[in-house]
Amino acid sequence: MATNRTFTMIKPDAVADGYSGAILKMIEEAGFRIVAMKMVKLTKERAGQFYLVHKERPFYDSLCNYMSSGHIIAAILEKDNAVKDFRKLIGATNPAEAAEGTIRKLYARSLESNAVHGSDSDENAEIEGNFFFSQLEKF
Ligand code: FUP
Repeated sequence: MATNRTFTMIKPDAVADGYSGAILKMIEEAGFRIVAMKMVKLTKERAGQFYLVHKERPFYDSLCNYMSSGHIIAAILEKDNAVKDFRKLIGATNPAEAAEGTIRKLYARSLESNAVHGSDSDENAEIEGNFFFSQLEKF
């Protein structure tokens, strides 16, 4: 069954570059309700667990170093059609290919440092949200 929630992270590059507020504003103005949010710094091991699906990929080690290089903001977002609509709002993984006006086009530095994460399915949205938040932290 489709859910109406997705999971996002504002990644270390966007937090360090001072874009957190602008990105959260875009998210809210696009109709997403923030139902849980926290700022955290991942260890490399924890980042590795989050991206375990990419373990065999050549970029995995570098991605884990990057994702543990600074603070991130993790959040659960609610909206009808949340997963698909959020992927549209953030744009393509590679900011060079992202559509005009998308978060990655506006704020990402590079393919690796691409400003934000957005879940790619309802199932992963649930898994990823639970990676960062307990039931009590969500409303
Ligand atoms: P996305 O679903 O858009 O987050 O993209 P992926 O799950 O395919 O990749 C996860 C993260 O790995 C991306 F956000 C950036 C990084 N990545 C690279 O660094 N190099 C690549 O070639 C592909 C992805």
